[in-house]
Amino acid sequence: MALSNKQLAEIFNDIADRLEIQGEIIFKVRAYRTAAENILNAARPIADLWQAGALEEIPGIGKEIAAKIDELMRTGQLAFYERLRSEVPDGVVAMLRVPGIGPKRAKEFWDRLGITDLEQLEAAARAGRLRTLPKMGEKAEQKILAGLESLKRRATGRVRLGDALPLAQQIVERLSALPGVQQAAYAGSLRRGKETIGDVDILVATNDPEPVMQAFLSLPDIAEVLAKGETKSSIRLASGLQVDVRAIEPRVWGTALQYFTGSQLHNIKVREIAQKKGLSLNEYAVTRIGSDEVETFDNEPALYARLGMAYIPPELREDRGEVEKALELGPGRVVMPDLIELKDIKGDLQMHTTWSDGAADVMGMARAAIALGYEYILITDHSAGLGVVNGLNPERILAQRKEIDQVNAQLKREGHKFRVLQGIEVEVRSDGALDLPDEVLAQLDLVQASIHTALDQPREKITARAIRAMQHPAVRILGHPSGRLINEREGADYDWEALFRAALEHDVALEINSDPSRLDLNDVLARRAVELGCKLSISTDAHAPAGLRHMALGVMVARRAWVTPASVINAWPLSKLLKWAAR
Ligand code: DGT
Ligand code: CA
Ligand code: CA
Ligand code: ZN
Repeated sequence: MALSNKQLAEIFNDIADRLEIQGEIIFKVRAYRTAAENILNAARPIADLWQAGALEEIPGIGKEIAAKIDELMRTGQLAFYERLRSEVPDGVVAMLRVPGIGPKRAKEFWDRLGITDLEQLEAAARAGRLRTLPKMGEKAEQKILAGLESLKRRATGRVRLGDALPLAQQIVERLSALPGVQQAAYAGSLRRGKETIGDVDILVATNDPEPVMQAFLSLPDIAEVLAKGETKSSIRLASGLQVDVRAIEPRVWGTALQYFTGSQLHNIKVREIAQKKGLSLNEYAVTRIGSDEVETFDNEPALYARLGMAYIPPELREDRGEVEKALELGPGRVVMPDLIELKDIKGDLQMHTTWSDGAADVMGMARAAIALGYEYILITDHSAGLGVVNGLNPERILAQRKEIDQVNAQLKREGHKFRVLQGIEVEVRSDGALDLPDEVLAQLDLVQASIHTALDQPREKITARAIRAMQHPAVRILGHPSGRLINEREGADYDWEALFRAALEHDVALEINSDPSRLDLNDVLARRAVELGCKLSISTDAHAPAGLRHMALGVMVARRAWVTPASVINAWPLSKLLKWAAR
């Protein structure tokens, strides 16, 4: 059987991986790696050399490895390799691809925790089980989770909004601070708040591009420079994210920002409108067709106005009716002027504390929320039915109430106008029944129901299940409705129309969960829900104080869904929220 050089090299590298996990001496491991490398780099097919009996001409191939190649070529198999494959599970070898995991660690996870694939590894990291091993802490666990995420991202090629945004913000901040730079901003899908980002497009307004390119190419964490030019450069960061930077003249800022924000479909529509007016539009200017009369725009609203359109917020630019609306309203106006903003949010309605799987206590979360300027928070620890976490039973719910009362009393003494509400993230069982007795649920300020298990039930079954949960008189919010995890798993296959109509009928708010891996409901579903008259809650599902900052992501999703504060229950003042909660 004629194996290619590449196939042979893969086999020998795999042998080296498995031997290394088994703790084989490094000299032996290295011999296989060297052989693999030299096979890959060989100018001639190894199969030809084998036929000519000249395998040992390749550097790094001695008697032992030559015999193995011979066995592979003759039989298509290698007994030694087959044995290794049965000894070391594939999933343990796969762990070596996770940044931060070497052969020793992989073996330790396998031996001591019984982990044999990446899914189990992720679950163990999330559950805090890895840190039970020597020299492993919470930080190392977080690093492994980040490594797993970057592996998945490499598979889809798209980065989650929540991962790209802070990186882009840092770069923009750095470039903005350079002398000669008048403005810098990220454009593209990131500015539109799309849930995943192909690459980050940064624009810099300056008359002196050289120092900008220089600063950009000397950013820390660059893995690779993809392109390098006088006004445009591209890099790949160590995290895998690709970033393009373009330097443009300040006087064309408006046209460039509009062009590079996209979306492409939006831009096509806008160009058609320009053409109907006898104008041609590109990233630099508006030109009267058939003349050399050129107009430049240093801001976007002026450009939209020139085309007879109202200004369109970036999150709406997806060709989903915003262009028609902008024409209807005309210049000087804004499409959806009351589109929700982060500052409209008055409280956060989903978070976990040390009562279940959170990292901070009630007071810790309250103080973090006060620092964000909120008026209230709802504590929603898990109910006991969700086996993996330290869920609440009726007695612990009573005990938690006492602590929340004490926290509220303390904050009042300190003069804060702030309320901690007691809620729960109650588990919806596979038949739609809730995980806690009715009388316990009735005592809580606001009950959120969530589905975490059996998300793959058939459409009719899971739709009926969610509807049954919403029919419960205590339930006021349906948490992360689809259950999808971005880049990881699809959500439940609901009859969404039926689900939304039931939410409307029973006056249950649907959550936009702002966790970077969820963003659930998504933009399209949330828009349909609101169109039908449903209410939303935008929450972070924070498991630590830092998680409260993810609210900005949920708000971006809501803006893409054309949502105004009126339909968002946590944009309401506390009194209105409590009145609604009590029906
Ligand atoms: P992404 O990066 O895949 O998440 O999506 P975008 O929207 O950021 O797309 P990208 O990075 O390819 O380009 C940024 C924007 O630049 C895009 O939204 C519209 C504009 N643009 C880029 N190339 C073209 C093009 O060939 N035609 C048109 N009409 N617009 C383009
Ligand atoms: Ca992009
Ligand atoms: Ca791009
Ligand atoms: Zn949940």
